[in-house]
Amino acid sequence: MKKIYSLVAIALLSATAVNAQENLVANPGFENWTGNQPVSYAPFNTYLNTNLTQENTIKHTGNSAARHQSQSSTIRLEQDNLMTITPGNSYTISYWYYDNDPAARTRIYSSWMRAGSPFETLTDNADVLMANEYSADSPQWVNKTLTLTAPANATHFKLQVRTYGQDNNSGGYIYYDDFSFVDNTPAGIAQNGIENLKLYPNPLTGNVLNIASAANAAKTVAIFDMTGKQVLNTTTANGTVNTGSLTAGVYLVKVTEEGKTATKKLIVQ
Ligand SMILES: [Ca+2]
Repeated sequence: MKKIYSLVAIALLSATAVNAQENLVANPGFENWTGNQPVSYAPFNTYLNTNLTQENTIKHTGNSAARHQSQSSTIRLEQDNLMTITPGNSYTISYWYYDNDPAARTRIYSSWMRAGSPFETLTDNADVLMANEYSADSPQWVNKTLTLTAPANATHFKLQVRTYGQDNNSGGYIYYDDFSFVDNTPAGIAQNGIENLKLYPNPLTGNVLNIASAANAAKTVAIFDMTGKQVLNTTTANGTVNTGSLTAGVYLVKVTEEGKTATKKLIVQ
């Protein structure tokens, strides 16, 4: 069965202002529970957000962690709502797990998503987000951290971990705590030192990028790819830039006008 993410949830997420450095995960430390269900992690089917218990002894921080019991089938832990992202921004995914049980093991199984009916699971970064690497038994908490750039066609992120039986055993326990998903992009990068600076269309289709500003004076335009390599450097008096040499992707456009400089993100489709 596929999980269908509701349009109401999307609307709520979209209306929520997202500040840089804010943890976007709900109930990230598994502190809030209703019975044996963490708040914001409703059971969806036999495999999703089931087999959970509030754990007060084996925990990473705070008062509790989530204890997830393995069964013969894979079971999954995922918050109810997808997190809204900005393409091209850098995000850090982090969580802690504790596996000291030969009857259970865990791995990350997360993905960038694209809004639609149904939502599309993107394969970008699947080599690390769905890495075929399982936990090893150890009597200590282990941190998993990934820092990734949100792909150009993504709209959301799904943070999911999976608990498996190990070596044909089940009924073991994995403990989870302190989930985190943070936008690393400095707030300043989207800020604008040039009054009313606008890039359009953005996302860009076609080969002409328009750059408008309050002054509408001559501009120097430098465009960088996400590795920081400069891929275009030109000047424009009328506000148009030929972008025919750019391939699809996410870029940063640095505009200088009358001694002021501003950088904006551009998505080329
Ligand atoms: Ca184990």
